[in-house]
Amino acid sequence: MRSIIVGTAGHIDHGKTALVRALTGVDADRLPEEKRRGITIDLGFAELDLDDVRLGFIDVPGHERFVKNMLAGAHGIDVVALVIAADEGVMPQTREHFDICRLLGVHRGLVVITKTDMVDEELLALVRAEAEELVKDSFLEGAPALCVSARTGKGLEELKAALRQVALEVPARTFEMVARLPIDRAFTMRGFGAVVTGTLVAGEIAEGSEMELLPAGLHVRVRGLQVHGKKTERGLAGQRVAVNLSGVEVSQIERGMVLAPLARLQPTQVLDTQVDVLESAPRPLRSRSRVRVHLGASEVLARVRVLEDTGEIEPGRSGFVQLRLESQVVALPHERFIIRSYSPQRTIAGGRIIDAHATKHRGRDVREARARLELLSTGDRMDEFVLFVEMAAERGLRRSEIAARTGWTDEVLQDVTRRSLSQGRLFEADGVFISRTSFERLSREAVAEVEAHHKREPLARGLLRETLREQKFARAAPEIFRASLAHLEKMGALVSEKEIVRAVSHNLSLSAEDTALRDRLEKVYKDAALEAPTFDEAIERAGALKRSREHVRKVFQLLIEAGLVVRVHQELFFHREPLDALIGKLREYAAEHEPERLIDVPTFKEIAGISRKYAIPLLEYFDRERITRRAGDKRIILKSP
Ligand SMILES: Nc1nc2c(ncn2[C@@H]2O[C@H](COP(=O)(O)OP(=O)(O)OP(=O)(O)O)[C@@H](O)[C@H]2O)c(=O)[nH]1
Ligand SMILES: [Mg+2]
Repeated sequence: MRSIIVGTAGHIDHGKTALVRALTGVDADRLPEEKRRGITIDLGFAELDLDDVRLGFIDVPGHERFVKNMLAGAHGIDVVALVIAADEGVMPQTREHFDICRLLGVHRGLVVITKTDMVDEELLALVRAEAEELVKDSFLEGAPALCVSARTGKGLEELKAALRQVALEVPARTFEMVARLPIDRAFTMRGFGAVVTGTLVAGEIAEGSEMELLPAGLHVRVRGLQVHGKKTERGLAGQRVAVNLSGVEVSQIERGMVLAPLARLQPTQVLDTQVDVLESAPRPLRSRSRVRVHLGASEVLARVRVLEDTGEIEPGRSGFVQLRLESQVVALPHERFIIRSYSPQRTIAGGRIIDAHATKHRGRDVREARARLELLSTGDRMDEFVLFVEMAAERGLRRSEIAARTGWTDEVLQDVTRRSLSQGRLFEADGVFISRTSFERLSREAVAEVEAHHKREPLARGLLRETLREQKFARAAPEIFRASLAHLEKMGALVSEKEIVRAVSHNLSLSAEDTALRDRLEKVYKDAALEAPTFDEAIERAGALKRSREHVRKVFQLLIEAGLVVRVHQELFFHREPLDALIGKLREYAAEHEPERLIDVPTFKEIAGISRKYAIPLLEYFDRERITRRAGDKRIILKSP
């Protein structure tokens, strides 16, 4: 059975609630104050089954002061029943509600002229003409207009038939977005706890699922579910649902919050949008003005930043606008919203979100931002995806960020990413997407940086990986850095060796003279064994006093990088071979002193045949290298791993 949401709309006292009651038998005015005052204050709900169609009615208040409540319900409707009382005709909120429906992108509906029992044919004809004039050039032009009386029941059967017909024409909701339930009501049910209601605008909600209430980020579980007052295991997009939640108190829930899958969507505060200003707006929409934004069931204050050169949008015109909200909301591209002036409160514009997680555009960026918004607003999903990734530039976008930014289901996400990747517009690094242009630029810059380093330091093996990351990939995700290095290695541009990155072409082309120097230095340390010379002594022994100390140091560094000489302490170096021999002796000693494997400093000095000056730094080095471990003033010789 199809579920269709029908919203009433129209001026106060025009018979909306009476009409819903005449159709469904339900009095949607449930608050005592509503009964006392005889007006609707907040949203009311009722259902009607018409053969194969289930209509869920949202009855809205007509009072000027309660338009904000009307808006909390109007966002989710499929069909509008624009109610006009025959004795009064079109009135201010008839127009305002109708404007709201147009701005929210409602596509179907009908006109219902009520209280026909109170007027004669002549007046009725006049009101009909007025209604026709009102809906001219809109989605309601040519829609059925029915004359009824809730009092006498006249015309109700025809209205039901027309409603069913219109409902059947409503296109089915798609299931390509994850679940979103903007909450319009929250209450406690004795014995059950918190219950929230709303129109499920996308996806489905299943009993038992873990979800969250945004923007607060409250983790909740779906204990139970009702659709149109009947218990069910799942609610589907387009249905009015009541959800019993555990893990939350009613006092924590506010109208306008959104129930969504756990850790899927992210709240936002800056929206890039396309806005249509009503022809009836009293003045242009200007930058810096403070407005009320009604999105889903929420109302938030916002500052306007018009992204057009004129800095304003005239009544009857449209343009790109950035909305900087004063509090967080859940928002997704393509969602519609309404803008009302701060004071006096009246509907002045409406729009469509283009980028729900926008950044602030400054001065010169505005033109560029506008060009992107133009592309985003006219493109398909793949364009949208690619543009979002391009906008993230070298930072790249994670799969989870794309999910939050689009609201797409996993299936859609997978399909869109697969197709974009196969077109070659993007590059994927371990779940992080980056545009090919950004990726290639980063990679080019990495090569240039490494080559510049080789030029500066011809005797160094290469650039430290971490230095390269800090210099060129500081803003990029770590995955992108890794992917870029891997890519460059595959291309044969760079080689990474442990902590060092070098150009493939960079081999240490030592001059014959330097090669000889390097070999002599190595021999000095090898011959000295554990009687390590100071560096200055080594220079002398290597016969290199004529070379600059700095140069000799660079050549010496090659021995360290090659692991032939080991730095044990600040300026204390040993050749690898005598060190290894000493480690061997220590382990032999340990084997003879099982199970304690203990050695004290004097014994160590004896085995090594060295003075105390070297013994302590050597032991500390062995501690660091996990050859030994300190135990009081002795050492335990550790087993070789
Ligand atoms: N004679 C007559 N009176 C009607 C008819 N429909 C509604 N009324 C009366 O008009 C008054 C207002 O009706 P409601 O249904 O409360 O009007 P509403 O549009 O819901 O008003 P708000 O919700 O406050 O905007 C009530 O006193 C109704 O009894 C009708 O078809 N004929
Ligand atoms: Mg009412």
